[in-house]
Amino acid sequence: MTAAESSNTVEVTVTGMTCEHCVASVREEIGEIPGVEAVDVDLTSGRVTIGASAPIEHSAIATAVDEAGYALAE
Ligand SMILES: [Cu+2]
Repeated sequence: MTAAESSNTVEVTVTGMTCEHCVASVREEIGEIPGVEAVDVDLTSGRVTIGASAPIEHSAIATAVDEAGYALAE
């Protein structure tokens, strides 16, 4: 299932990712948020599309991104 196919889709922009290792870290941390079904990351733009079975708190996403070592763009 891709993020776009999930019932709740959230898009955020993550700054500081430079390679596929960064992408994997962000994908893993966001994927641990309860309800998240899919995480699509575009390395070039930093755009992260999150698909979930329930609405996801923005603060939960910010915490997950922070734990991965990156930050959300404002
Ligand atoms: Cu990297």
